[in-house]
Amino acid sequence: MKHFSSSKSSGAILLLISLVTACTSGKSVISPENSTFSDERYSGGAQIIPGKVQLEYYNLGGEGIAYHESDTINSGSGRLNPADGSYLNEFRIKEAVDISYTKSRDIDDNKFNLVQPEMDQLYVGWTEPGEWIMYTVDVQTPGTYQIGIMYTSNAGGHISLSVNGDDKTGPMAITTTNDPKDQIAWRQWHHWNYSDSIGTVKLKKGIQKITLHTVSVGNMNFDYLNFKLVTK
Ligand SMILES: [Ca+2]
Ligand SMILES: [Ca+2]
Ligand SMILES: [Ca+2]
Repeated sequence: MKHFSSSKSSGAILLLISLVTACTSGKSVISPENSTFSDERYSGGAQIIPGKVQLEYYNLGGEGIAYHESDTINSGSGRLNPADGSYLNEFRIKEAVDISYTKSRDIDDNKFNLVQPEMDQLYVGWTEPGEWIMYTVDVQTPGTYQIGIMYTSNAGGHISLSVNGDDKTGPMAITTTNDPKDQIAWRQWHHWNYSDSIGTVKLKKGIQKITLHTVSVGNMNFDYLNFKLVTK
């Protein structure tokens, strides 16, 4: 996995802006790849473990630094969800990670959900094998964590987590949420489930980087990961 491939100039500029912003706001910046996203609704900084890591708040830095995408467009913001000036439809619209949000009117609140999601929740979608996304996290208690995930999966698949660049979980199976009883084909991408234990990971204390890899199949939507401490 390459974290420092030749970055595009737009990525470099974003990174520079985020570094300057972070420095002037007094946040500690350990390295460019730790630069975290923030906006008018999200204060930024490392996401705290134990707890939820919202997957739309991946790091700044662009392709090859904060994520790897199979294309250069955001298939959600500005495409599925047309640019209309709203926060949800234009969230990270210029970045290649594909982001949408849960919607009512029998889209994400359908009867085929295993767990009903909250509405207007941003999630990463259009996932493909080989894609990855990086998060700066602050682990407050070292130990072994149970990994939970709020997701949909059209056809099953596997994900893995690396910590500071090293694979720490191996492929973890994601159970399909496909339900043949749903006759609406596109809605097979919108059957939500929460799995409270897809695997475990041992984490040291402090600021570090967690990378979520889509290992096989793809066609999964990821809302958040949840890290629950099980042994110190
Ligand atoms: Ca994309
Ligand atoms: Ca994608
Ligand atoms: Ca989310």
